[in-house]
Amino acid sequence: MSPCTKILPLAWLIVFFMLGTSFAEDSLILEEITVRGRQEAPQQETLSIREVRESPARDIGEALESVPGITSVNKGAIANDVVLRGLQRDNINVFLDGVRLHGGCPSRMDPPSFHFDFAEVDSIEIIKGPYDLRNPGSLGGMINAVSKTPPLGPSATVTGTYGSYGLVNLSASGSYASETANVLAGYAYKESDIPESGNGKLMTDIYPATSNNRYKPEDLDSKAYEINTFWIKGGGKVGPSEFSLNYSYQDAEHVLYPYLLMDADYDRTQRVNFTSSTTLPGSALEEINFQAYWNSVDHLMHDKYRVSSTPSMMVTRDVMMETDSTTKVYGTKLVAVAKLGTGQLDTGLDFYYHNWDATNISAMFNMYQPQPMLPDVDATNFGGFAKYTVPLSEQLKVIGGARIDFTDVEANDLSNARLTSLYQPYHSAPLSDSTDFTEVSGNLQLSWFPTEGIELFTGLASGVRPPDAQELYIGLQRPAMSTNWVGNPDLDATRNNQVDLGIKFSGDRYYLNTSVFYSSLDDFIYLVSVADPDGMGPLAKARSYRNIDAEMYGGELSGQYALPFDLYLRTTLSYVRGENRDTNIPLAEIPPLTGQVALRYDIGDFFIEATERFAQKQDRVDPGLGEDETSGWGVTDVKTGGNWGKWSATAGINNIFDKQYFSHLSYKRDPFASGIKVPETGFLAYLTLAYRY
Ligand SMILES: [Cu+2]
Repeated sequence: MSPCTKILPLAWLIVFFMLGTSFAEDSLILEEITVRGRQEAPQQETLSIREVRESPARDIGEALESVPGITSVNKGAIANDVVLRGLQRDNINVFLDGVRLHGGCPSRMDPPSFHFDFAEVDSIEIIKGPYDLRNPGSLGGMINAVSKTPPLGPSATVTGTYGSYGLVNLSASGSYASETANVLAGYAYKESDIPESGNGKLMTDIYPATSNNRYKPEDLDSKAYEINTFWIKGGGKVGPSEFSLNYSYQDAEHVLYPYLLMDADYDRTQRVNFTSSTTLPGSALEEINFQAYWNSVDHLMHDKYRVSSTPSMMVTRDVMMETDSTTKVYGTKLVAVAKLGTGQLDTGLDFYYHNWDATNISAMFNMYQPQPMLPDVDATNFGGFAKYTVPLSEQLKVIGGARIDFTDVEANDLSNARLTSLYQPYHSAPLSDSTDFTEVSGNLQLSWFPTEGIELFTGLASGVRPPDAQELYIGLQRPAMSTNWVGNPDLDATRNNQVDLGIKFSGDRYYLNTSVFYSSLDDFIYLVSVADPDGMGPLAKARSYRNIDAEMYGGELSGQYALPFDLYLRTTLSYVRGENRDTNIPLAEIPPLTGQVALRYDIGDFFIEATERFAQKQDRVDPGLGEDETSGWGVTDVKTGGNWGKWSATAGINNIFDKQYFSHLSYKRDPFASGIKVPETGFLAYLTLAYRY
């Protein structure tokens, strides 16, 4: 290439930038920078709807991976399970509109975030650390997706994404709102074939030819998932009160999980949520909010698509193993907001009930005799909280509060005989089929604004969560020589004593946020390998849970900067280190140092962006659980898009260099997973078209 041909495109590019600059509208990015810089505290994060719209993410769990401090456990093409600062499962709360929802699957095929669609969601707010007092159990933090509110008048949105490996995301929603009433309805459809990883092989094609867990040839390249979601929401205003009622139905079919030993036949989810808010201006009691919700999930998984289900002397049905599970949650919450002195007092009472029931059948054990894997477990929680926010001066704000919870857990379908024969041999204390917990949590937060554009945050918190139904009562006797899965009915609640420190610098065109934390986890509920109690069977060794003392510490760095020439830079960096203090061995499943750097040219109606995502190698692993090291990686994504009136389009390529890489959390130890590492998706091109009226 001659120097002239090199310079010419560059010159055109500069002219193009200058033209762009002169016609530029106010960019959404500047607004985002202002919101993140000025309106969020250092321990808060948000995922903007712009970021969601531009991404080809298959679900909310995947989209959240771009938020500092968040990673995920990936078990297949979809249904990523959110991990916040190294804490996962019931150590964190993931809600839609404050509604508690528990998945049906004992192997977390369907984590809470899997059950609501992007198209329902307007924004996602994240509290890092045990600073959420409004809900029980936010030990490691809280993630709340907020659903859309219909704008005044008629409105409609239709979006469609098509991408590599038959990726399809379609959604349509319409609403109408007047000053006194509103209605909204939507529908979303998602499907995909099995993605290929960077080595050109299907994500399902990861097992050695000798493995019983490998997919049958005819299922190796079947659909990865097919999901239909429908929702409807209506509301109105009567006097000083606002009401809203929401119903949603989701049907997920044929979802493959190469990470696990089984795949989902279906997950069928129903959700109902009612909220009301009454404002009483002029009185000391400013606002009263009430919420009532109900949801249920039916889940069926089996090994029909795996070689393990091949007919044999033992396997006389079309499955070798199958688990049928249901979960149900309902709850209410009443919150009052009042003026008290110079501050604001929030007080509330809440209640929820969670039932979880799973039955497993297995050819290798008792010829398909059903086993109560989750023995119809009821968990009931009553709680109350008070939180006081007071500005001590223009520069200093204090928030303090406490919460008390009473939780009762009962396994209805766990006979004394089964408790004695399957559970007791692995535990020293006498065991019971019911337990309860009374726990107090609280925090004190201090925000200091020494000068315009600088905010310092420090927090001291003690959060708590009781063990869940699975940790207490899961029971699965597996064929001779295999590892049994046995809960620990004697578990104590986990307490997280945490200290946080954050500083945020912000201006009109940038923000930079740094936060660090230290967590002392008392009675942290940890998966352990337990020896065969008598060393001679019929009982085998088991995986169970124990309370251990652990610590975690780390932090995040994030920033967004508006540079000259309509260029924008966004960077994030997250790190967490976990240690088992009982053994001085690293905790399992802790994400390595991860980050992103994105450079974007944006003139409002047109953008182009390149992002580098990276993770360091993770060599801090727990060998006692068979955990392996994972190599570091870096992948590049590019995207471009624009708006034309009511239309918008985004086109992009994720992993443009088709790298073969693994997320450290895409691998878990046997037997809760197959023990094989599942690679991430290779080169993925996509195009999204949207029409908004
Ligand atoms: Cu499942």
